Amino acid sequence: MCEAMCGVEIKHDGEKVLSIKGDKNDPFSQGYICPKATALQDLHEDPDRLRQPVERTADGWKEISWTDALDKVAAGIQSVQQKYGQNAFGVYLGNPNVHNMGGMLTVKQLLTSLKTRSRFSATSIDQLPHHIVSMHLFGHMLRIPVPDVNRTQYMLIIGGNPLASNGSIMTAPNMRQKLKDIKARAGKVVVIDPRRTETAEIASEHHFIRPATDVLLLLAMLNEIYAQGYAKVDSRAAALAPEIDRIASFAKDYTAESVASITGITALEIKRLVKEFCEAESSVCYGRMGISVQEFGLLSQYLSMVINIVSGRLDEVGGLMFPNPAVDVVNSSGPGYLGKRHSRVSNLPDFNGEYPVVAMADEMLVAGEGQLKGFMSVAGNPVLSTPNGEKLDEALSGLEFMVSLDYFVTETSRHANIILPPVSPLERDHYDVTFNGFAVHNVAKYSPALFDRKDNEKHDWEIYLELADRLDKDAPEAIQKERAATKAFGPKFLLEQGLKYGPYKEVTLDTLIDNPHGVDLGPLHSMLPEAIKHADKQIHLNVDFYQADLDRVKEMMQQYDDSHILLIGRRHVRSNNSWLHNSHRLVKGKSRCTLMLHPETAEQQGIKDGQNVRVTSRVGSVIIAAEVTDELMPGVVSIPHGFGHGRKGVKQKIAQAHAGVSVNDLTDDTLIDQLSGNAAVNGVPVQLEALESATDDALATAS
Ligand SMILES: Nc1nc2c(c(=O)[nH]1)N[C@H]1C(S)=C(S)[C@@H](COP(=O)(O)OP(=O)(O)OC[C@H]3O[C@@H](n4cnc5c(=O)[nH]c(N)nc54)[C@H](O)[C@@H]3O)O[C@H]1N2
Ligand SMILES: Nc1nc2c(c(=O)[nH]1)N[C@H]1C(S)=C(S)[C@@H](COP(=O)(O)OP(=O)(O)OC[C@H]3O[C@@H](n4cnc5c(=O)[nH]c(N)nc54)[C@H](O)[C@@H]3O)O[C@H]1N2
Ligand SMILES: [Mo]
Repeated sequence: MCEAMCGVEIKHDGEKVLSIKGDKNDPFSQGYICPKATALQDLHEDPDRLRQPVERTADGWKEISWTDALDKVAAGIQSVQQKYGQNAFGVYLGNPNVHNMGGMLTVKQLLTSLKTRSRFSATSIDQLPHHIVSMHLFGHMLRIPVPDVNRTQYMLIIGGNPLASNGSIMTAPNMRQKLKDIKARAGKVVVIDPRRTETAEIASEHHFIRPATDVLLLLAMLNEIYAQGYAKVDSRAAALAPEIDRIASFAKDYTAESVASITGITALEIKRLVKEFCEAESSVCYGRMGISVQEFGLLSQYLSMVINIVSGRLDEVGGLMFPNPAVDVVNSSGPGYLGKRHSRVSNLPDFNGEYPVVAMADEMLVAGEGQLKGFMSVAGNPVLSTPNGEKLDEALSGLEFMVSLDYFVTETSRHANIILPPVSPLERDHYDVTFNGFAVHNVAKYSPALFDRKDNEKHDWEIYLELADRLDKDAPEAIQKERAATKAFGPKFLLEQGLKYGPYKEVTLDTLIDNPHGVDLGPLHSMLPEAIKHADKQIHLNVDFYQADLDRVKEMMQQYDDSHILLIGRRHVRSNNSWLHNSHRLVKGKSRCTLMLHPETAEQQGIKDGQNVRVTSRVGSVIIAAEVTDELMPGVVSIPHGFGHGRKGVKQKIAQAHAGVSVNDLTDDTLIDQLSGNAAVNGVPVQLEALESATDDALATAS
């Protein structure tokens, strides 16, 4: 369920889980786990978890048989498509899909059988900029280099909080230890974040930054690298980039002095950051959610990559390096493309056949040819996870037919006509097809299911294939054959193929079965130029494309109004997006769904600690208890996402008792990174209003 891929050791007596601990013999995680691992038991045993398909009726949810459910779902999809056209049925893939081996290996079959272009996923409220940068520069959207944290001497973290998130696009268990190790070997960890996070607390240095102004900091840093004479345009990676000479002038208008007042970081500090970054024996610039999911997400990720390249840090030990996973999905998937089509209503570019999630509600609400009338949500909860969730909530309620693949009746799946629940995570085999590709050390590990699935249960992949059978009876022979073989042998068979075509001949499924703790494949190593998928084996900097976005930056700088209070998000180590709040041990204690704000800001607004505050944005408002803390930069407020379980019809008792409010009832579906179509949930302008009574925050509800 998490990117860090920690090995777990589960003691059990029959189907009773006795304990869940970190696997000390796992060569990668070496015994480390976080609280989320123990939630595996809670999830498995949760009485609210659906074990059988349910259908929404006038008298509430009714259990139905799998055959009935799958027949009805196929009929519902076909009916919408016959009446309104194939693209009138939409599909959204949520985050847990990428953590699910069977799902990952077979989702292509489901998508092919749905025959719709109306596809969406959590990618466009997350890591989309990483994919686009890698597609442009290295020729494949999944060829993403990661920080060599185990060996770096200087790690610059911009908008990431690995101590809460356990690392992202950087699969690295126990980041606390890894960051401490950097400091212990006389290295440095520097965090740039509008909040003094758990990560910032243990870093060598932390700088507040005004939300969504990172692009200015990064431009100034790039400028300074040249101004101070640190650019290494003849380094190995830079020498592979024919356009590298154009980078010298890319940021020439952005001096450290010119960006200081807007970003909140002084020119002197920016210059020192650059000097120390470039003079360190090794260093890496790493930017994550904080810079991806804001108005300049793509340009910011591009600049972060370019900084690593011109400072000679790409593909070098202790810098930004390419993993070499045993199953390399880069070899079995297309490189990606941007903007082949545009969304009907908001005219936003698709990426790799998916439209941005911010376009989804409009596609359902705005009448006309191509309007979505039916919808499938697969392992997702977009009502809580995407901007302007309230609008999507309304849009879903107007559909003709909807189906959810989910464990629970959630804020999203409550709108479905039928919910198809897969097996629990303890009942399926696992090999991490996705996150081994982002691991900071090369490893491979296969974990067979702990418990057999029951006769009346189905895996996600079984649901996909059975739907595909019903929807796509006339599929081409090759597809039918793969479907039949997968059904007969399970997704393990596809994993075996993946290993066979991977880079390690010695790593077969049998090797992995013989080594249940995992196989150590060694530290990251130099991969250039082979890692590049462009036919010419060169790095394509695509300068024109990115330079054009500087007009938008200029405009932002000219119009910058620092009087706005800006909203950002936050994660907590005991949450996982919207879906671990039904585990008592993960939600117990003080409510975490609070509005954090600095004492100065609180005073200006007349807000006291614990007091209820109405927070209002362009799209909506919520009432939430204030948590006054100097962790936040003045003028910035923070609310975690994934809460808001108080909506009518949700069936997760513990989560409902810790409902909180949804920050995505405030985030704005028109606030986006225009270059990529990615959502911008960080840096949302809001107004605050202190409410009279300081009521118990459990009472706080979306207004
Ligand atoms: N404001 C704000 N919004 C955000 C973010 C933020 O930082 N701030 N973060 C964004 C990010 S990074 C992401 S990835 C998205 C996540 O957005 P989503 O993927 O839409 O939401 P999740 O909360 O992960 O919901 C996952 C759902 O899948 C179900 N589920 C879990 N495992 C499985 C499984 O194996 N099979 C099936 N079929 N179902 C399963 C769960 O019960 C849950 O209902 O949220 C985004 N939204
Ligand atoms: N426990 C737990 N672990 C998780 C998840 C979870 O929900 N809970 N979600 C998983 C998922 S789906 C993902 S994608 C990863 C995300 O992994 P991370 O990116 O590490 O997660 P965040 O905690 O969202 O970190 C983003 C940081 O950016 C900061 N920030 C906000 N706005 C700005 C800005 O404008 N500029 C800068 N510089 N910083 C800013 C925030 O204060 C925050 O500290 O975590 C994964 N791991
Ligand atoms: Mo994510």
